[in-house]
Amino acid sequence: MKKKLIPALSGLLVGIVASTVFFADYTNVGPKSVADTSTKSNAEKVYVPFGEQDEYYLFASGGHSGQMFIYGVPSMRHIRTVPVFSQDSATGYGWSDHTKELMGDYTWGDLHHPAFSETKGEYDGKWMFATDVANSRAAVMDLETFTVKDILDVPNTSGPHCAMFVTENTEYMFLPTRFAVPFGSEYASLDEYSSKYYGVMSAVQFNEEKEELGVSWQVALPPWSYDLSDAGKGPSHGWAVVTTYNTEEATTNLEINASQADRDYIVLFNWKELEKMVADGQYEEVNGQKVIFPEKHKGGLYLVPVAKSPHGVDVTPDGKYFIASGKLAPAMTVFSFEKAFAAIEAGDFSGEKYGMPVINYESVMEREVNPENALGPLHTQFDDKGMAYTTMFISSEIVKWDPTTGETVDRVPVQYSPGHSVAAEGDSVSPDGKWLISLNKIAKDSYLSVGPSHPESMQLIDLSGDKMEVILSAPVNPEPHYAQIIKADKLSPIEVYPKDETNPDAVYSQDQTRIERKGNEVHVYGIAMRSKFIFDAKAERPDVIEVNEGDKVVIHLTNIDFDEDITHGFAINRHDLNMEVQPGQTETISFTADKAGTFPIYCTNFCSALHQEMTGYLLVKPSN
Ligand code: CUK
Ligand code: CUA
Repeated sequence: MKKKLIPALSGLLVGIVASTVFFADYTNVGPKSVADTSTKSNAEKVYVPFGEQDEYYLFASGGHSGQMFIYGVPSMRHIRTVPVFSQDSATGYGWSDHTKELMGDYTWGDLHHPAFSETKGEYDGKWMFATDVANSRAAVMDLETFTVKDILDVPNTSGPHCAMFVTENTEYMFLPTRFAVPFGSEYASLDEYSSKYYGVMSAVQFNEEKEELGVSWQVALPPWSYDLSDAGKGPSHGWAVVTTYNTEEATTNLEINASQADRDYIVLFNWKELEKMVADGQYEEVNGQKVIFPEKHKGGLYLVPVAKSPHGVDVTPDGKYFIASGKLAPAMTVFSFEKAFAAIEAGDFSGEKYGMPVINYESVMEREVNPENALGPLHTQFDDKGMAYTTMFISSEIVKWDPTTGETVDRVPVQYSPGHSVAAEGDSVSPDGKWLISLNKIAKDSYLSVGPSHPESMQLIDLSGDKMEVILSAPVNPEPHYAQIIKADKLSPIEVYPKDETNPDAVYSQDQTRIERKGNEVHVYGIAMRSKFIFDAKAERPDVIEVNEGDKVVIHLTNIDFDEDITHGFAINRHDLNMEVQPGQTETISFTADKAGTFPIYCTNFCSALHQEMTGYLLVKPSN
């Protein structure tokens, strides 16, 4: 009796508390309307016959899987998983020397917002950026090979959730922090929260030539939580916005304590001015970083009051407005950049916080939009006709509305609880319309059950008619917190890695293969080809590596099959070692042969009819 009562009671209690708080109440999910994909027209819309390809790529963040998921749109076929912050044995990511170095001391990450590089506010199809909330990193992937080129450990920051959102010409990515911490994550009592903790924002730049990310400068913002951001464009070029919550500076039980004040803020900043301040020496150096302290170095930063605990903020494609959504307030608030600039010019402020002027709400607010019974607005996307699409987490729907009038144009239920949505090129200066994908947090009964936990769900919505129409659902691994959809013809991935004769690790012919010993280091320069490994063509057994116990072994392997999709894998039995060499690619893997014995080597990737024969041996001679 007791056993049954307690869960029932605590469940009730949780329910009561939860229904008042964001992200907890799934009982209020909207009506379920099963999309009618059986009609020929809808099925035809998403059907991509064999031999034809999807019109768009979808890049969906993989959240705490640390990966990026690549889908085709409109078919919603999952094409590839690209590892970014987490190890991935399918590709050897995190085992080969250079991918291990990229990952640093971590084996996983929490990948939030993916963002394409932009030129004049258009996706240029060159680079994809993303951040890791868990271990405070930023990454860049190139779109010719769909591989990660650089990962930056961002100092002084703890959880760059706001990012990535790039400026119009990829001048900057701003990485504010979700968790306030003391500089360098040093120890400081939580009693000193307001004086010793900061919400440091980093201005990160990408050096295209060196393929490197780097921090240019930082701003020591107050110890609040920074949530989402977006960059200005057109008339608001040079500016950016960041939502913030917990301006109460609560240090415990944030669920209650960070929801007290009626208003939080959007930080509105002029990055061109901040950049100039740094150039003029208006900063202090902390842990090797140039840091602006708003109380000492005035300028460039303003606060816009916003309904309590905001989440998303999105700049309209014309760059005139920024739209904030409040997870605890049922409204979307449209703010005008023009009005904000005028207020700043006129010094129309209601006060100051931490050295940043607070702009009068009435002076900058354009309209509050509150569609009837729509609850939990989170994020907004745009189409080619200037319409806005906002996800409603609690009422489980997408609301289409006109930001210039506030009028609700259409609503469609989704299954269930959407976080972000993504429209075709929907945050660029020229969205395509056509498609919107709702990134739903809860799948519940959408798919065949796989136990108590289900995948996340992406629902494809056709925007071409007057009414939005949900026409396809696709399961996706946890957890897309935002995605990007790009026209496929903007990308031109390579088919094979080109020969690089300058790479000292690469060998392209059998007679160059060799095993070199330097003291107790053994370097193997080998090739992988259909269907054999050749580590030393001159040896009696070219596919065998023989070393002494305790040797350091470095294996460089080049795939000399310059043939699309002929990938080889490399694994050593009982060694937890694994890598992949794509066509034309050279990769290196290192280890210490600390176990004497006989260990088969094999190719993990089914590459030819004789793939099973693509094997060899690692022989480790005992030291005594
Ligand atoms: S967050 Cu996940 S629903 Cu990381 Cu953009 Cu709003
Ligand atoms: Cu090479 Cu299988």
